[in-house]
Amino acid sequence: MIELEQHPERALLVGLDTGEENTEALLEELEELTVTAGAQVIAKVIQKLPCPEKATFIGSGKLTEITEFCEANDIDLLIFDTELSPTQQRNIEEASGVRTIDRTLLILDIFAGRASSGEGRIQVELARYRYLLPRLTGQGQKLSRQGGIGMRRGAGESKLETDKRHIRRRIHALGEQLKEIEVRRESQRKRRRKNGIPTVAIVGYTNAGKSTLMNHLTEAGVLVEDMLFATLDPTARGLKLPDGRNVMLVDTVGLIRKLPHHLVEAFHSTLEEAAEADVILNVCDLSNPEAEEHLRVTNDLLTQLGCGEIPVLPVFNKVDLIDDPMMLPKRSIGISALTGQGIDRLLEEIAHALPPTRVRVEMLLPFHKGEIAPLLRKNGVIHAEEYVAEGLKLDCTIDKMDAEKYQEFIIRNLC
Ligand SMILES: Nc1nc2c(ncn2[C@@H]2O[C@H](COP(=O)(O)OP(=O)(O)OP(=O)(O)O)[C@@H](O)[C@H]2O)c(=O)[nH]1
Ligand SMILES: [Mg+2]
Repeated sequence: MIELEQHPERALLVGLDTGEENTEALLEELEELTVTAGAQVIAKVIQKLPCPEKATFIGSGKLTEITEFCEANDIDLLIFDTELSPTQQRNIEEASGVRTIDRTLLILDIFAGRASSGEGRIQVELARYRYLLPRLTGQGQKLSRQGGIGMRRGAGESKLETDKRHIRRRIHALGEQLKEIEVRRESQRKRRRKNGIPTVAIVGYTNAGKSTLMNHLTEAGVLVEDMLFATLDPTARGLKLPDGRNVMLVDTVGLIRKLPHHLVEAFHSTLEEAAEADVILNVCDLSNPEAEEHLRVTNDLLTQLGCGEIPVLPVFNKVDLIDDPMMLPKRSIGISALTGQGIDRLLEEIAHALPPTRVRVEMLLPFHKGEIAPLLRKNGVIHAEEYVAEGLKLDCTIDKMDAEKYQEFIIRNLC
């Protein structure tokens, strides 16, 4: 048997500096994405231009330079940091003779490799097809002579047309499946709301440590890895806060600058977990020089999702990697999801940010109602208890719903 050795593709990264963004930081991130997708980065080029060229995105001189570099260095993949129009992509490919993709397709590719659940797969496939549909031009335009079972086309119909029709049909079918999932998710959320359990969503830039925090707090066992987009599907787990309140903690998909809008649309139901939360934790990696920018990207997306009213707590993670405590913005929450540093304070802040749903009361449980005490202890906090002649006297903080349920045993409201 002959084993074929697969070499990673040799990529050249291209960015355009229009003076509006930190192109170098963006290209560094593109490098990480490229490596995550399994290719090797040979070089990076940045061209300064006030705005992209309509036909080729970069200037013609630069394109010639890139073509020569590709030939001399066996480059087999060009990756542009900005989404290219279908025409630009085709023109660059024709001029350079090298397969050309953009940041959007790269991210879509990584997501496709990560999607393990049915839901994730549907969302990624939908986003990919929506991206690919307007880009299906060129080769297929020639009339194809090949027919055959399953490949039959109407007279004079090009392969391209059947491809496009197939993709449109697929997009429609995937959209329908996604709708069903959304309905299921909505009913789960409704159930949670009915049970009066508030939701706390963990959102933030990819690789910030969201799943590590989730695991630290709930032993959810979510996959944690030092790679981009480790998590695609939301995981929800119960968590008891120090004031005794039970909340549902939700881990979500990581975000990134220039997140393809097709992905935002396809992942809408996932992101809605955040949009409907009672409190949002915007987790960022304090050890990353771009931490503030990462917080901003997340905040922008939250605004886009209509989360304006929900309290957002910025959480600076990975403080264990920081030597200078001044790096942490004043009065902000600094934690290490790895060592547990700062977690107690985080939990207090979450409890503080949640709408009040609890009351402190004094109760007297007759001896024959003793079984209620463990229930109160489970859902609330017992500050003091004492056996008196009539039964068990409790000073406790409990859910308003429990207070209503056991109203007959309440002697007085404490606050
Ligand atoms: N030193 C240090 N590393 C951390 C901390 N929290 C997370 N990490 C590491 O950061 C990497 C990413 O962690 P994840 O929890 O997978 O990050 P995430 O935000 O869920 O990432 P995505 O799911 O890809 O969006 C892993 O290698 C973690 O071990 C921390 O507090 N300190
Ligand atoms: Mg994760």
